[in-house]
Amino acid sequence: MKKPSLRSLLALLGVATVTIGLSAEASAQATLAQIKARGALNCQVGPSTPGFYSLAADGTWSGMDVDICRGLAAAIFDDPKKVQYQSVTSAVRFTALANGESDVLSRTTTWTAVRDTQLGLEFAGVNFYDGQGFMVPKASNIKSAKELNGATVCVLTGTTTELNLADYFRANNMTFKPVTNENINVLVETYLSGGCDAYTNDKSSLASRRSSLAKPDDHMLLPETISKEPLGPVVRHGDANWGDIVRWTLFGMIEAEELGVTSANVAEMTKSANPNIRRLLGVEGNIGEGMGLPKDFMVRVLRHVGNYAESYERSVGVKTPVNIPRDGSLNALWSKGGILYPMPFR
Ligand SMILES: N[C@@H](CCC(=O)N[C@@H](CS)C(=O)NCC(=O)O)C(=O)O
Repeated sequence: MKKPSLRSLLALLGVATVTIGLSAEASAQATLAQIKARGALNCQVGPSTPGFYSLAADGTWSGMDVDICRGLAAAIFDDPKKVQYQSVTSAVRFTALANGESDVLSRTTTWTAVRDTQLGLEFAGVNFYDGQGFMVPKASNIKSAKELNGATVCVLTGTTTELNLADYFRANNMTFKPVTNENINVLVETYLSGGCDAYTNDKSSLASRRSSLAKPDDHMLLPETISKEPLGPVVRHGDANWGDIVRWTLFGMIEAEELGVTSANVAEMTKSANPNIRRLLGVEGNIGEGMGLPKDFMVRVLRHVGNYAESYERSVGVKTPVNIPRDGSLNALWSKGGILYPMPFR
């Protein structure tokens, strides 16, 4: 993962680098302009993870992470469909973003120090607070991760999952044998055919996968959560304006929930006297314009995509097959016992 620093590269390359540096900077500054010229946002998701990003037979993508792509397209084009989706494996996701194939990556990706500081990338926020767990066949009678000493564990390569797994077993003086693959579908098939004793991933991903198995009730999640996995959208370094747009679209969806603004009442809410609502919807102030968006960019986002709660409930909420309860979880609003705390729109 380590790469030479920009400084050392510049020193090596001498004079020529000044031009390279400037042109890289200039093109980096233009993400929003490039998206507008292209007529669509390039949004990176992954192989289907129902509730977060999944592709229906009619070719449409849906899920919480997809809603960030749709929200950005709504903010920019007033049309949530103006997105070209790219689906690559977890192992190559950062390269596909860094080399410019994607404008934003929105796919259950954990914000870590190394990723944020050593890959030329920037996390724009957190849209789902998660943690790593284990799924086992019920018939195995395993009730706790502490009973996994000596087990074979299926794990996806190029993930934080792989690193946490090793840490957890070492910390608990246990051994394990990893069964790795870069392809999540192959890995789950390996697990289902008995190729490993347990399958590990983020708990949201386990819930998502379990819900789409032929016999979900034959499998269970163990109670332990072995890591912190704050998941959120990522952009490239070098274009702070684009990073701001992603960050404030996400904050805006959470803020709208806090203020009671929904896809159904957003038009009515533009007449509200509440100054917070007026600023969020661009009736007062110039937050959208300051980022190169229309004043009412959040009206567009909310009308087409809805607020955070609407996105959560239709994607992974208790009425969906993924069924991840929000009440009492980290993903509740800060005012309801969770840690979702959007920065103020002012
Ligand atoms: N949050 C972890 C795990 C991410 C992860 O592996 N996500 C899964 C689904 S939740 C995925 O993208 N799978 C698709 C694939 O790479 O094949 C990370 O950022 O490393």
